[in-house]
Amino acid sequence: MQRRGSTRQAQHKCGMLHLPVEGLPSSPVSPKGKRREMPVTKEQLKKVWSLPNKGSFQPPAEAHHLCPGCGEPAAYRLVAELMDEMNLRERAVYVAGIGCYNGLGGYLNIDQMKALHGRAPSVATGVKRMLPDRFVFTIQGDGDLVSEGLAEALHCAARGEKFTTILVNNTVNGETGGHMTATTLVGQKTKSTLQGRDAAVHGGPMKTAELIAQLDGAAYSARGSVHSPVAINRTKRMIRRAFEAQEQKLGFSFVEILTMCPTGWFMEAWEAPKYMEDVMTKYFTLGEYKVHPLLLKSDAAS
Ligand SMILES: Cc1ncc(C[n+]2csc(CCOP(=O)(O)OP(=O)(O)O)c2C)c(N)n1
Ligand code: SF4
Ligand SMILES: [Mg+2]
Repeated sequence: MQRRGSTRQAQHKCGMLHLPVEGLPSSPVSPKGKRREMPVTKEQLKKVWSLPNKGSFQPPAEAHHLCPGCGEPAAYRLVAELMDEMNLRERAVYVAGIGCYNGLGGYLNIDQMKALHGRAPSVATGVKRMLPDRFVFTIQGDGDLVSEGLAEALHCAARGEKFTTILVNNTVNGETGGHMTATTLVGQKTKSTLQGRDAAVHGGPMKTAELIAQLDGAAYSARGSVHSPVAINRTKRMIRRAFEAQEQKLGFSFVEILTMCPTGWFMEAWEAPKYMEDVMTKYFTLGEYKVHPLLLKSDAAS
């Protein structure tokens, strides 16, 4: 399997070359023109991603094949860890959206199917209604869920469909080259907004966790991130609550996870967590937006 590098010159999984764009910093040369080396070695990545090679999460012995510094594998790993910790694996059905994260499905040792771009919530509705005892969840990107399929997720939340949706929001259509999505920040440079997203032309970014929280059928809605160990632990608690909401048949449950996309953000792998902390989380505030009262009760009892 071919691995990609952190530079725009590297070949992307979808086959396209991420070439330097005029006016944007060209990796691995910093904006000041000073050459830097990647501090994360292949050996270190291998050590992180070859564990735990058991249960629901079975990455290859090599490091995962997405770009170095991508946040999506961390989000996947949290889901997989909870599959094991909550003993859900044998009953789980994962409905995948379309995006870079798609390739990670092969590391999940659970039943799974792929939906058309943006349509995973409708497919998950069908699965859960036909097989109500199965544990059903979708993982979708912002291009998939927010740009193309927002209506699907909102209607599922309004209907109170009893499955869980995980949104991995990196503010770009990563897989198809890093063009703007409905969550791209105002001023953010993407492959289709080289001067930065202009609110007067493109409107502003959509806050999905807040939108879902407004709907009566939603039992749980929250936004986490994977840019630091603290954020990862907090996000894991959010996903656990969302999964509990489904297990208790309380309604639709949703967790938006902010994930780093250094390639789409035109930066090095190690710069992306700081950008997330300094810029992204200032607009996309982390936290819980709706918690069904019965989830609080079960927390108090445990
Ligand atoms: C109906 C449809 N429209 C567009 C595409 C092309 N497409 C495939 S992946 C993708 C981008 C996905 O972006 P996102 O969901 O944010 O995931 P990421 O790659 O960023 O993880 C697009 C536009 C498609 N496959 N199907
Ligand atoms: S989401 Fe971004 S960083 Fe992750 S694999 Fe896709 S292009 Fe690379
Ligand atoms: Mg995306």
